[in-house]
Amino acid sequence: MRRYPKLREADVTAEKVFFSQRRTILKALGISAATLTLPLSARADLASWFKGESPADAPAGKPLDFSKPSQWRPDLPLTPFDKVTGYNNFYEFGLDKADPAANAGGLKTQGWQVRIDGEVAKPVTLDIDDILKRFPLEERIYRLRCVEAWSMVVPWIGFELGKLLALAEPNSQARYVAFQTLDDPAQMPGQKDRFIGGGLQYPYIEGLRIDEAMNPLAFMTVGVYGKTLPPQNGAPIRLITPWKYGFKGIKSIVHITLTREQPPTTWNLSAPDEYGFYANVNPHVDHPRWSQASERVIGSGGILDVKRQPTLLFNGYAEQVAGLYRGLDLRENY
Ligand SMILES: Nc1nc2c(c(=O)[nH]1)N[C@H]1C(S)=C(S)[C@@H](COP(=O)(O)O)O[C@H]1N2
Ligand SMILES: [Mo]
Repeated sequence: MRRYPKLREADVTAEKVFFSQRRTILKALGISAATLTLPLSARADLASWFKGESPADAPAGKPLDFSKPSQWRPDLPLTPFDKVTGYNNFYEFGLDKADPAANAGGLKTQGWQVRIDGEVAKPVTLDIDDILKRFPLEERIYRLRCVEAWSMVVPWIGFELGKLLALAEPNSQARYVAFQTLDDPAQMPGQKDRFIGGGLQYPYIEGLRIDEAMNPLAFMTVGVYGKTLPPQNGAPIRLITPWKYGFKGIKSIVHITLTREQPPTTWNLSAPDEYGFYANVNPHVDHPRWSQASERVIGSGGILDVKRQPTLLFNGYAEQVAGLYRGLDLRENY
């Protein structure tokens, strides 16, 4: 396949260019960065999807009520809001880091439902409004480490995944939890065009072992920076597993199934040698194409603000999760 010129993640100037020029200019023009790097056929498709108009702006987030347990307030500088909500991976809306913010604004989240079924005593379908009322929300400041070797520190708002699963009463056969993103090519252009969506198999799917899912760190996330999630961050509800690479944190979830067998996962299906089922952050196990020993910290911007720091085992959460993997070869089970 022909390669189209595109800034690489590994290029340290990417962020500088991206934030100082690209996003501002493209946003002013009402076009997505992707339209400049895509082949003509895909540009035409994206244009027809937008019907010649610029995509809808994201609705303003609604303020949420939440507690701030001191346990989840590490002394770390937060990644600024504009980076958390402007530098995203959400391939359903394009491959460029600016695409989700530019293209996901119209995602319809009213009347959103999440179905929980499979190996459970009580299959249940919950409305997002019900979820927001049923579970007391808390703010947790978590590190986020993308497999692409960049990192952020994000104040998420949500509740423990284990509490959601408990509602459905998993039975003794439930050994894994499988998650699925919304399947709606009419709303998600990347799902019907491989040039926009990177040729992944859609809908996006992810999975955890049941003991990983029940770990208190596993967080069903409904907000960020005090308000409901913007579409580009996976509105209205997504998973955050901070000890794993970011791609485990599946966005815009509609379906959760408890299973007996290990479920397939999107990135593992796409490139099994590069992305495993576990995807635990590990500085000693490199990606086949780059080192994982250190990471680029997404900071407050600026040309000289290119900070690298060592990557931590389990992204700094070893104390909470290392016990889950006792006796497991982390090099084989990447
Ligand atoms: N459905 C879906 N979920 C997804 C992705 C995606 O492309 N589609 N990207 C993943 C990746 S690679 C990362 S790093 C995180 C990024 O989350 P953020 O944009 O909120 O920082 O979302 C993850 N969840
Ligand atoms: Mo990622």
